[in-house]
Amino acid sequence: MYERKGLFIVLDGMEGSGKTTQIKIAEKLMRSWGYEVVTVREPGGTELGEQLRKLLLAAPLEVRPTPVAEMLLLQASRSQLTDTVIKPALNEGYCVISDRYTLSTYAYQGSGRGWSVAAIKTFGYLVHPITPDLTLVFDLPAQLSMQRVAARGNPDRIESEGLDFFERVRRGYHDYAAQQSSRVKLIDASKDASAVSKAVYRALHGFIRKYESALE
Ligand code: T5A
Repeated sequence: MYERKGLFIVLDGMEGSGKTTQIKIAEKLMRSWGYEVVTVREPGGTELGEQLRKLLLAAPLEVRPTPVAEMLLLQASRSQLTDTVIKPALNEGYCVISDRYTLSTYAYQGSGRGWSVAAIKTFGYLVHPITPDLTLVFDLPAQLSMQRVAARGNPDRIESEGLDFFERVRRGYHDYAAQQSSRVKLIDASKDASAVSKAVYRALHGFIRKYESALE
């Protein structure tokens, strides 16, 4: 049976917005405040999920999924991660920090590719995703996001999309953050890494203070 005891925190946002860099900071902060932490990523985070990730992100034309196949592969990866890692860890009281989760699907497949929210929910119906306690969305202009990815080289299939696509993705993140303002916070990721880390500290610290005082 699933009994949620731990906290579920998600870092989400644009390509190259620094999530991988900042997730390590978030993990250290949570540990310093006495939480035991499990970090995961999407797509991936399990043996099966990592295989699906390769299929999803590989650039060669011969393995390119159709939009429906893309959605199903993402949902399959999420199902495996949610049921075999996230739920058991939350059950045992761990704080789970995930690099991307359902909000990525709303932004990329919803706003980016044009799937409706209803369609995404239908696809995700059997997955039973968990609502995060807090999502930090790393926000930066699509142009800057593309520049960072280009500077790194070897873009994957999704990173190779055009500016229009990433502008729609960014609008999707903004819309969702506005609708869910109590649980979703935007972080300005266009600043340098230390300024972004400070913003992560402020967001997490504020959230933990409220959470712990509600427990007293
Ligand atoms: N996807 C995923 C969907 O389409 N739907 C879904 O439902 C899900 C779950 C995942 C892809 O899958 C898609 C979205 C993605 O396209 P990924 O490789 O995990 O693929 O993609 P990202 O999560 O975007 O990972 P990235 O590595 O591209 O970006 P990060 O993790 O946000 O950024 P990071 O820390 O690796 O930094 C990127 C570069 O920028 C520099 C770093 O040094 C690095 O070179 N950088 C900064 N430069 C200047 N200032 C800063 N503040 C910087 N922070 C980092």
